[in-house]
Amino acid sequence: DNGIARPKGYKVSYHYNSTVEDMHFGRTHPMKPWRLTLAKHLILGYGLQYAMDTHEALPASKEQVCAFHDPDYVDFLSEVAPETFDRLCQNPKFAKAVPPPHDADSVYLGPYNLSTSPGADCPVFADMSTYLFLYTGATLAASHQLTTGQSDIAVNWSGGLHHAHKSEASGFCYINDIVLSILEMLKVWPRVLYIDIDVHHGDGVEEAFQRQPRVMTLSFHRFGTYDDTGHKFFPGTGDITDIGLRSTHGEHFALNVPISSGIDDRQYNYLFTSVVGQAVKAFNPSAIVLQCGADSLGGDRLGQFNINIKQHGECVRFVKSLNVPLLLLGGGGYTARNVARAWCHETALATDNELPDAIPLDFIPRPEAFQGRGHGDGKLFPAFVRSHPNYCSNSDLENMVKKIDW
Ligand code: ZLS
Ligand code: CA
Ligand code: ZN
Repeated sequence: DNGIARPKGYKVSYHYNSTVEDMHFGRTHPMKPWRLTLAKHLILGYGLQYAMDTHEALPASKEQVCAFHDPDYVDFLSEVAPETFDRLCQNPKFAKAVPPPHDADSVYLGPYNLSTSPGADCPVFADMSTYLFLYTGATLAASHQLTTGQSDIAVNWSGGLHHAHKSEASGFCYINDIVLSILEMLKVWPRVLYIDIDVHHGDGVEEAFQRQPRVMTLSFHRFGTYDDTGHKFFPGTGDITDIGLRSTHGEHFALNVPISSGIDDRQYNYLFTSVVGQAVKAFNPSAIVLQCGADSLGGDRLGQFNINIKQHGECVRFVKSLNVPLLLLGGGGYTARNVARAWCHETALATDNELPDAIPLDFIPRPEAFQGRGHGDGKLFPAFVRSHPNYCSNSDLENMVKKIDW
């Protein structure tokens, strides 16, 4: 007996497809889909599969993806592969997606911000179409479970790709599964709240809904410039003054919490509970989508926060306690073993289980991934070794909370 039980009085569904885990963006690319395999190993090792219904996802259809994305872009995504990219670029239908010739690092970009160069944020890689339509299919299946009342919480750690635009890939994201899921929810619910704890601004989701009052988007993110280079932290949007569009009744239905590097657990918890608390009180959402990007954890390869796994999880616990239908999605997360830990812990929280700190190393296929100094000593909640200098002052944070008041 592993002590894992089903939650009392509500249902959790878990949506996945193992094919997604085997995809490669490229050797040097920070996005590693195999972090999902590590997460799965922990989840199965602890026995959380007994606490929820597991669903293998089918790919989304082109038609489903067109509910938000431009049909030509969707055609391109469904046909693109490293071998077909150059031929597709010659097609006049796609040539209208005139690209800027190069990105900030002078990498050649094709239509829709896609590139076959391994130095690009959104590379074209083998079996990419399969990958895109599968993570989207998993998010749509998860939202279907919620909208039909079959689940109270639905989870897809392979989704949460918040930067994708209507007809452009951006920041490792190609299809915006989040926007598609919210559009489905709007068919049955009057108001949907979107919360984004990825270290990057949820720009694609905000942009999609900034013109209307039925979706409130709320992102917490690193904002500002790097000291050394003066470059903006990606994507550079999401200042506190960015609150949605007034002309079309969207004003005050976008919220942004821009944060300096090094924020700690206590400070993040203060920001999260105050701002989400206020937002929920003012907006009274019928359902919530929580993007749980794990690049906000300390020690992340791209992130610059000092949040521990427990605090990341507290955000999930807080949102869950609001007792409205909840979609939990993944997102960023570039130190794979910690992404796996966070999403395993959050799967446990979703199902009302408390996991022991000692990882059941005898029950997982690659125990070495979580063992040894620097790899977390076999613990689920290791203290982070490296930390960023904290540039967040308590008074700055208090002022920010006051400004975000209605
Ligand atoms: O939110 O900062 C940028 C844009 C650039 C710098 C990087 N080059 C490649 C393109 C131009 C200004 N992009 C960010 C995107 C971050 C996306 C986060 C996604 C999410 O977590 C949701 C899933 C960025 N940061 C770091 C990199 N790109 C990056 C680092 C290392 C590499 C390798 C592969 C590719 C080129 C070398 C790359 C990108
Ligand atoms: Ca965010
Ligand atoms: Zn991110």
